[in-house]
Amino acid sequence: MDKKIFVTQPLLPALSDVEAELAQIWASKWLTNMGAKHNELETKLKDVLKVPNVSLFNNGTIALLVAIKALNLPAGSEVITTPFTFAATPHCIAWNDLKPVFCDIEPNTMTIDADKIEALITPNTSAILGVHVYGFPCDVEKIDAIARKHNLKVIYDAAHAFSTEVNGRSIGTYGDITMYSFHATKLYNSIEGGCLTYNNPDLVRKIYNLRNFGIRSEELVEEVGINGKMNELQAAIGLLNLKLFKNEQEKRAKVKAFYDAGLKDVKGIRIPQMPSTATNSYQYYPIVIEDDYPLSRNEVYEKFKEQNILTRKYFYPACHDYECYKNDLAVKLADLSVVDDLKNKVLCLPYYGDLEEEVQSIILNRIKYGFRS
Ligand code: T4K
Repeated sequence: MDKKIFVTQPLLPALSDVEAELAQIWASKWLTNMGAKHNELETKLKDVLKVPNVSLFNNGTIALLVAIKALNLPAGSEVITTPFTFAATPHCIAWNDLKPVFCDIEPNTMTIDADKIEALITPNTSAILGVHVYGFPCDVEKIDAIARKHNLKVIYDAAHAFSTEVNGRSIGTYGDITMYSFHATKLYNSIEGGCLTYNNPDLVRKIYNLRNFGIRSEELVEEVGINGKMNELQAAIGLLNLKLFKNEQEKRAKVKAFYDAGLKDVKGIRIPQMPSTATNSYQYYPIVIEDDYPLSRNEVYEKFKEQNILTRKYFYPACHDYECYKNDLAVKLADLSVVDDLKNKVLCLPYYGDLEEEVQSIILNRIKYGFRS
């Protein structure tokens, strides 16, 4: 390829629309601190995500950090989570002075294996943090039941699951708090950004405070807060992209249909399946390169790279392999054999609405014919 083909490209509004938004912001001279665009986006997202409460943030990581903080988990307690995720997930646990306990994953959805959670619960366990990885939903019903039985909090990282529904219900209404990321690489973006969604109205004040240095009013500081505020420029991009994300999903659905049809009978290539109860966010297109494919995952990655096609090994290394979690920062209890297998087999293919059909064909045919041509 003459140009680099990336795993994703951001959804971008028309520059003229951005200029119009900027003109309004300039005229208002209000750039951040819960401005008009921020508040409009917060309100609109309640409808789009079908959730009762939304709190916007400057990025998904700070949002997740605050979500964990807001639940007042006992200091030093254990949070059961998946190691098959982006670094931000366990880091937010550790930054809250809690211990990540890595649980194995389910082979199809690659989310935390709910059947393996209970064996990891100890008197020190305070919460479960599931990740809807690639947009595949965790087994939310089972996790809710475990949490109720053991009196645990549940947090979900839905960085990849914008607009996903399970059993006709928004994924952002499961658990105690859900985090969405609006990073440039996400299906829906505000350049950087994110939000928390939650059912409990008592959390509104707490999360508002934690996001804003704990400041309630000019002379009242209620909490040890942080600066998690989304600014007006981010919110303006977020508002414009709200009008565009469904069209982007439709375009990605076509790319998915093309990849699915071409890859379904290729020996050694497995396409993880979305559960029939869930809708697809169309965030990533992961394939599993099994042992009976002629090349390993790493060889496929390298072959593509030689041709300027930059696939990604999300999520290799897995979090339990990180230098910072090999020591006593994380609790090591579980058998992680499924994740240890899949971290060497999953490859995310280039996947975005404007991916040219010609490039899609090249990618597909390279895999189909084992890179022989
Ligand atoms: N939880 C999960 C499960 C997550 O996946 C993430 C973020 C978070 C939490 C934290 O949310 P945030 O705090 O980020 O809101 C990228 C993203 O930076 C990261 O947001 C994302 N997960 C992760 C899965 O992917 P990298 O290291 O792969 O980024 P980078 O710069 O290599 O970008 C990937 C490709 O995207 C590039 O090769 C080209 C394309 N790209 C990227 C950017 C930034 C563009 O075309 N334009 C751009 O502006 O982490």
